[in-house]
Amino acid sequence: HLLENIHDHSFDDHVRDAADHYNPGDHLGDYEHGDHVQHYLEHFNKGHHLERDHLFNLFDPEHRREAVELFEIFMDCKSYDTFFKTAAWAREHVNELLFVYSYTVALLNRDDTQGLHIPPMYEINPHYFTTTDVIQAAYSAKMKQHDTTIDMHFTGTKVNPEQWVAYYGEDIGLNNHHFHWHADFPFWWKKEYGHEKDRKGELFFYAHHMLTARFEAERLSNHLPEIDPLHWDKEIEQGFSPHTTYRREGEFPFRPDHMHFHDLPFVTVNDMKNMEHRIEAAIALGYIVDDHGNHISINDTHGIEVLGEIMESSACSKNAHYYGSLHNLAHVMLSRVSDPEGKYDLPPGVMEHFETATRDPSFFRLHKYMDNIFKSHKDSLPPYTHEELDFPGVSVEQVTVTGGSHHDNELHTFFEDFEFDLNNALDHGKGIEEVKVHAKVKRLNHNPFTYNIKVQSDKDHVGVVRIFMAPEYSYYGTVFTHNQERWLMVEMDRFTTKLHKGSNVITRKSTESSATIPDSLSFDQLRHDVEAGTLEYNKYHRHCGHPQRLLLPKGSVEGIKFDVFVMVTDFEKDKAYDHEHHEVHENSLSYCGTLHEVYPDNKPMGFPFDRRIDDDDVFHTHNMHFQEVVVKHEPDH
Ligand SMILES: [Cu+2]
Repeated sequence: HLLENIHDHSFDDHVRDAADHYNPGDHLGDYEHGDHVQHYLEHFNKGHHLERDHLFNLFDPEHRREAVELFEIFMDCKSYDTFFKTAAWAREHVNELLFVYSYTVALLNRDDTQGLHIPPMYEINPHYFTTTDVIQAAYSAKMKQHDTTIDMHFTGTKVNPEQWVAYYGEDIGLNNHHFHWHADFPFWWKKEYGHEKDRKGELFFYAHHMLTARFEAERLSNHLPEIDPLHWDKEIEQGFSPHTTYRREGEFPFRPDHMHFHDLPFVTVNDMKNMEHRIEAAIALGYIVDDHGNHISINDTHGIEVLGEIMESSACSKNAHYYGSLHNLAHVMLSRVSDPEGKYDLPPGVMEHFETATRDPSFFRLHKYMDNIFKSHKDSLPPYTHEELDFPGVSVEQVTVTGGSHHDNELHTFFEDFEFDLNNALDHGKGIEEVKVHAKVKRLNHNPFTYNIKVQSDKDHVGVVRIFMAPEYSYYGTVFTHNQERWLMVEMDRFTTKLHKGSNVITRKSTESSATIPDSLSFDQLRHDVEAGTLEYNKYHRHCGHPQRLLLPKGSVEGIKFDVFVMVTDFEKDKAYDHEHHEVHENSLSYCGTLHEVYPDNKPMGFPFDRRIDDDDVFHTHNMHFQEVVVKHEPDH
């Protein structure tokens, strides 16, 4: 209820009651750090806080400070009851978007709220997911008091080739995933919050590497060349017109084609280049210099963790004073490029909100730039040896992908219609009747399919099955070498399985993927399921995860050829700590790691494709198999 009608005061009696009669200042003993609460309230009572009905921007240091303080208070609540009352108080008193952010991150991270269902962000704050024309039509429907469903289209026209792949960057589920990734792994996260986020720096690299590789597959599906990385000295070739609007501050800024980066009042283009050079130098030297001048080696498997933290940068970064904050500031540089000095009082661009960032095609260019830096680190490490790759006694004999169409190894994609609720974007008042207003969008989807994997084993083992997929041919029609293809590999699934002595057939459904999650339950479904008592509870339910629908790239009507790669490795060697293989909650392990537990797999993320492949003969071991599949797109019918 706290997340409904966020722009208005709550109509829920529970919430109103708590908000009216509860003041955190009267209950300081109910918080781990009562003095923090007191400090927060003093600040608040002086009016030094972000007012309601304004935009909230996590990249603004003042906004962030306030959001983190509120989050810390939520985490400090000794009981669930205190948490609820504090949240109700905040829901009614602080900026609603700041509240949504702090409250969501607290829900995801408090021990007593694990497994709770959070409605999708596109229903909590529809403005960030919905084009302006649809929002206008929704207001109009509310004024005229009739139920309506409004068609929403991807931005731009066919004259802009980037528009051909807008269905990916503007996919509301993808936007929701990106928001939730950053909510599960906030860059401002501190160890003091009680949970260490295992391999967070590496996951920052990997989750964004996967987004980049996924986008490459969409580009190839639409006969577009690969992503051209941004650079500080080069022009930002493509503009972007977001066609989305803030509630109060007007349209998200438009960026014309061929803009150059500009200095901002608080960071210059030269600062960005310095950060890049210092990081590149660290990679070339194989070590970073920490805050005390000590050398910390990054010349090994764990280097990526240190590098990921530094590049984002996060509260765990070493020597942030020196290495700066390349990724976060790059988002701001791109966001502010249309009004660098603030002359025109333009609000922040889409790049400054995780909900909206992927809408801009330059998001992927920016991340390709980041990804290339990570790649230069990975390429500085030696290729895997035959022994590191092999699983002696185990061989993958055959892989067949079935169920995607009437033919084996042929998969089909299509666009489907999907409706979501715009009610939260609208104004509400006592005595004004509710109307049902929905937006209807197209979403990419595919027929579910099954992997059938034939494995020969010399004895009983537990295996880790790693499945990837990458395009076989480049934009120019040339066949990718394994070394080129590896960086385009998208992780499809990773799971453990028992192998018996002799012949085994492993079957695995695409819907079980450890990379993806199903749709979050909408407000309507949640309300319905709660009333009917059918809401499923799973302590390990995650909100972060690539949408299941987007597991496959679109392909083309004629068909695009991909390699499906399957590798089976030894669980006994791969487990990061002592546990039984079935104890792990895979959910969305691949791109979203684990929320609070130790990451169960000790192999580097992306293994075995994170390292160079210099010699195909060394790379090819019996426990891996490449299978060609064709992805065909069924045009609208
Ligand atoms: Cu991101």
